[in-house]
Amino acid sequence: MKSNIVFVFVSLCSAVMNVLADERSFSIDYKNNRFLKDGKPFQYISGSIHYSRVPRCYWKDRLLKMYMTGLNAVQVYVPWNFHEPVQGIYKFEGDRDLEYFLDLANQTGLLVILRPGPYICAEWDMGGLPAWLLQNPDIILRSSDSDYLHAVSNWTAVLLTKVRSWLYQRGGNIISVQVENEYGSYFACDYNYMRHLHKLFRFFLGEDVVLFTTDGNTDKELVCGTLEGLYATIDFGTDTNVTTAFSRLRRFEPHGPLVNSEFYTGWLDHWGDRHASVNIQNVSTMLGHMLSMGASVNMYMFEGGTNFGYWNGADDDTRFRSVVTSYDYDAPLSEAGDPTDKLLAIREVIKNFREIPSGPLPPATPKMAYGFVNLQKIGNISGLLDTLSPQGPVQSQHLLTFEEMKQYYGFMLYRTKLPQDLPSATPLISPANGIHDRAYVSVNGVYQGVMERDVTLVVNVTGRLADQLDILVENMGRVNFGSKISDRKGLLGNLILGNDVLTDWLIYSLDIDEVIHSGWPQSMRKDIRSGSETDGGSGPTVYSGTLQLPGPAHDTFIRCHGWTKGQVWINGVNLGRYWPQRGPQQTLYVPGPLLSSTLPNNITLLELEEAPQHSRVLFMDRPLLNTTAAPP
Ligand code: NDJ
Repeated sequence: MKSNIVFVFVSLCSAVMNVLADERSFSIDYKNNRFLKDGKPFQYISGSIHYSRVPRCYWKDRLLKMYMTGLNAVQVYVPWNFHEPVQGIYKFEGDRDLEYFLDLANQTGLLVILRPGPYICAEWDMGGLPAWLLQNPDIILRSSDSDYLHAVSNWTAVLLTKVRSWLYQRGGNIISVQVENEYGSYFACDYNYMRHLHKLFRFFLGEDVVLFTTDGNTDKELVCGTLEGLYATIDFGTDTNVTTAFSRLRRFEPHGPLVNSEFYTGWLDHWGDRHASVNIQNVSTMLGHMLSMGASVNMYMFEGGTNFGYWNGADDDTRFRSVVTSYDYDAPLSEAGDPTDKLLAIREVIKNFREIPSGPLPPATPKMAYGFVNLQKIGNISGLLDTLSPQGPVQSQHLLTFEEMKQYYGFMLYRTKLPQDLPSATPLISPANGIHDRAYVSVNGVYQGVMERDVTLVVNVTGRLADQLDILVENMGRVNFGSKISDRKGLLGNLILGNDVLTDWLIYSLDIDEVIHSGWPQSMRKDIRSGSETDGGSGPTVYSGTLQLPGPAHDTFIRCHGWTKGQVWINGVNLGRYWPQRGPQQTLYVPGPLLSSTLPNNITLLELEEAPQHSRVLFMDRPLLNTTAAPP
């Protein structure tokens, strides 16, 4: 009798499991050119959002707005360097809590198309690859180079083990997973690398998950980027003919659903560019066209967000061009998460293809103009090294890169002595174009000028024998696209002063983020004031002030009008770079939850070149992203 009961129970359980498994499936119906979800035809209307560019407290808000627009999925990159900042040390907490993000998307009713790279491009530092890979001087990234593959395999094991239980088949919301990213546009065209990734992904995720590739709309890209066993998709924007693009895709993937994995709703800005925008009508018309063909579409971006801290990438086609702090992208949800006219137009299109959830679209979050805040000078960087570089300098005959110093982001200071008297202006030259990326030069604390990669490789210097030469070098973000992604930072190659090759360096790693995060300089105000004012208003200098809110904390935008170029922190959080002289971005997004409504809010600026007479910043209630100042 007992064994009968057990038998019935076991049979029941396996029947339930079978039903569950049958219910939860996601696959490609090659015969009918469509996806099947739980055995039924399925078309996705998705939008890209990068959790690494939105503060965690706003994830839910942005996802809800995407859901209420009528999307049924979100497409998400996982930036490797965001999670493994130092080799073997993994971070998945707070703003890096990928599983919490997946869970919120799930609760909101959104499926997920996951893009774990390992390379992601995305205008993100080094396309998401960790800069510590560059400690190997010969590494060939995105290839079957053994050191690279070893690091990739370790990371993939950690990441895919975590996400496996989020696969749709296993009860989660991930319907498909992309392998690499636009691999066809990379010079290496190394099929062994793609085969290695394919095996790894299958090993950790199983045979039944849809794995896919995404490539640009040319034959070369599709030849090098696609691989047997990985479903091929393409990406293109409103400047492309839909029929031509999808016909090309058909030559590489003759059957199955048509997919545009990155339909560009907007575009990115570099410093000095005109602000990019993409016409709303063109976006809606083309979206409607693709959806009516039965294609699945992901809009890149739907919510762009912000390159906080030092996370922006760069391009280096004809010359090095760094991406601005804002990743607003002219996307349907603005950088601050507000619905735009583009969103409303897109929602009208989606209504023709699926039912939009009932209920109102959440409105824009309130924005506040908190007005002017005066800042005081704390001191120039050369005089603050005891605080900013607590571990002290490394002594080296020759120059070392950021990667050799194991400092991957931000600023480093190179110090040596003038080898002779220089009574008249003498050229300091980087003959190998080795300024990666900007170098701010001072002699005995007196600012001499700036050198800039690809642009200004000479600066004139005066001084006396044995005067202290300080060169603060700024990493402006690593190249994220093309063949030059092994973008080492710092001073590369020798510097020549007059006829002398400079040697005997003291190299200071600056831990400025950690120091500011611990409350400096506000916490030490008195000590600093007494001994800091070493020179005039130019050269790399720290300024600080406080903002007391009159009421509740809301989103706001800080404008550093009249300042030249630098970095801003509020309450220890690095908001990113400002560079109003280059533009087009003039304001930085300050998320309300960073601010305290009761305590004074600490504002710290590192101005790298020239501060204005007025020494103040302005908090405004709207962004200004499209003003490129006339060249100086
Ligand atoms: O897949 C890429 C995506 O991550 C495709 N893009 C996107 C542009 O936003 C983004 O990087 C390309 N980037 S092709 C190269 C831009 C060159 C200026």
